[in-house]
Amino acid sequence: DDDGGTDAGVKVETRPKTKRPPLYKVLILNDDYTPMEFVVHVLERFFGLSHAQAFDLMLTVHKKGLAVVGVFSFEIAETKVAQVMDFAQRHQHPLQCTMEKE
Ligand code: NFA
Repeated sequence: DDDGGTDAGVKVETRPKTKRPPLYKVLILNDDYTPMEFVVHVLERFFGLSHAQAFDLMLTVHKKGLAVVGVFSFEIAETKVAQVMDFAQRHQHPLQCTMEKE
């Protein structure tokens, strides 16, 4: 950079490096035993979906095997996964919830 000679040729111009935190997809996996209504309830309760949105997304998981149910920061994703896994276990359903980096 030519700033008149004060920087000794070192790169000075910088694009403002506002590095966003990585995002994580939270996924729900299909299984043969968890009742459909339970999955709908989970999606409403922990992911803030309307009943209709939750029902549609549950059906997507049921048909495709899995679906992304939300995208969050690491800490929020981790909390959602823990809440769903705990809720499923307490109700003795094998429902699986996991996360992966986007
Ligand atoms: N496949 C489950 C059933 O037929 C429903 C289900 C949907 C389970 C989505 C897990 C996730 N009862």
